[in-house]
Amino acid sequence: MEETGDRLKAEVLALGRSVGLDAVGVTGADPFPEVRAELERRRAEGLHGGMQFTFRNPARSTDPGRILEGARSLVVGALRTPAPRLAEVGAGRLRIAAYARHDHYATLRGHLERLADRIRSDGWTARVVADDNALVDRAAAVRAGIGWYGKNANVLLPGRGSWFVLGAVVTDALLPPSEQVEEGCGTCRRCLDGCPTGAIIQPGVVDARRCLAWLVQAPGSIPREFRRALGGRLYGCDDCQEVCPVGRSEVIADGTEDPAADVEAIDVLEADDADLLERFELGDVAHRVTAGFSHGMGRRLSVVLAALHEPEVLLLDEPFDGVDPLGVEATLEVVADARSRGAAVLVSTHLRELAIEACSTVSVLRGGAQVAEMSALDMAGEEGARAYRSLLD
Ligand code: B12
Ligand code: SF4
Ligand code: SF4
Repeated sequence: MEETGDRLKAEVLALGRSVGLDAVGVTGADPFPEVRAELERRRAEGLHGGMQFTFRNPARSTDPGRILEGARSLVVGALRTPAPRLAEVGAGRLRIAAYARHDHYATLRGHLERLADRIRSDGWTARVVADDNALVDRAAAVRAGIGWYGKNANVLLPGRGSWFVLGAVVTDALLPPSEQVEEGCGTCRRCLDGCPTGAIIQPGVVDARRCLAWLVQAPGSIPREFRRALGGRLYGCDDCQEVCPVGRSEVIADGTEDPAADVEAIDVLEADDADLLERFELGDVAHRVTAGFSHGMGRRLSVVLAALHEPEVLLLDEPFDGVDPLGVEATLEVVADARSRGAAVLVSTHLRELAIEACSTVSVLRGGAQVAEMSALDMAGEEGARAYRSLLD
């Protein structure tokens, strides 16, 4: 039996590499009690920032036996997500993190299914899980000798770094475990210092409430204190991997262009919401970047983009149209921010109350010509409304 396990393991590992996996390893299917305790601790301390994923049911996510009855082994695979060191995202463009530029998970699952088929052909049962909340993928990868836990919480493959997605085949076949690899961060702490929001609060511990990779997915608006750090990110954040020295020899030269890495903001702006989500396969994610609403997303995004580049003159054409109350509030914040930086803000709108709130001076146009200019406060209240109407009559 042991011999059969050795042979099957050797075949599965060789098959994994031949189908295109970058690393494959094996571990037992026993639970991960220390990870369960860590998930529960982080949830109790609020570090999960409301995330569900593996935090929803830690007992289940840390016990492979709940995925497959009688599970005895995990075959873990890693697939590289190419990540050239890119030039800064340019004006008018938005960036997508390396792992989300293509559907790497579909490719990974396809490769793992080939391994599962091989195991099944010997009469065993096998199930593939990758980025599924049923299993803590990083913990499985570390125990299967794929890599070590970096201080940025990612699993790093020796000499190759962390630009990999992870998944596993859970099986009732008994396969001998692979050897674990040694921790390799040493005294380095570049990721801790390089995180733009200070989200890595201790080596290996990410506070999701500060992590941009979570904030772009989280419901509601992006907290004001992190909006500047968000920069031109549309989805995901790669900074704590970008600064990591391990495996950097694998990347293409500095300042490379990658057409899949950025989207033209104008394409985003011109699309309607449904079109946008379909074209960029962003599911329900993109609208959250634009402060938590889908209605009027393009309009809202144009405000965010305009503000991002901190212009001296910010011109907003009807920024409140088709935007819900949350969007109005966020737009007013952007305007207030720009004004406090000393920028001149010009808002064209027919919504009198909002014009008063956003600006200090109101100019009333009629038939394309200016008919009055006055302090915004003079336009307020009943009297202001009357004055406004009389100018238009
Ligand atoms: C929730 C989640 C997130 C959350 C929270 C991440 C986090 N660090 O907790 C958010 C949305 C922020 C996120 C972001 C990202 N994620 Co994510 N995410 C997950 C998910 C669904 C669950 C992870 C989980 O259970 N975390 C809970 C904590 C308790 O586990 P942990 O992070 O592994 O923490 C361990 C370490 O802290 C370690 N530890 C404890 N003490 C110490 C002390 C030291 C010194 C050290 C070194 C370690 C250490 O023990 C902990 C428990 O095992 C998995 C998919 C899955 N089903 O597993 C993907 C997954 C972890 N994510 C992945 C990726 C690619 C990312 C991003 C790189 C994407 C991006 N570019 O935006 C970022 C990286 C951010 C980061 N620095 O972690 C990959 C990881 C690839 C890899 N090579 O590690 C996974 C495995 C998805 C996949 N199947 O490929 N993610
Ligand atoms: S993904 Fe970005 S925000 Fe999150 S820990 Fe890494 S560098 Fe910090
Ligand atoms: S940047 Fe340094 S400390 Fe952080 S994961 Fe990479 S090697 Fe480890």
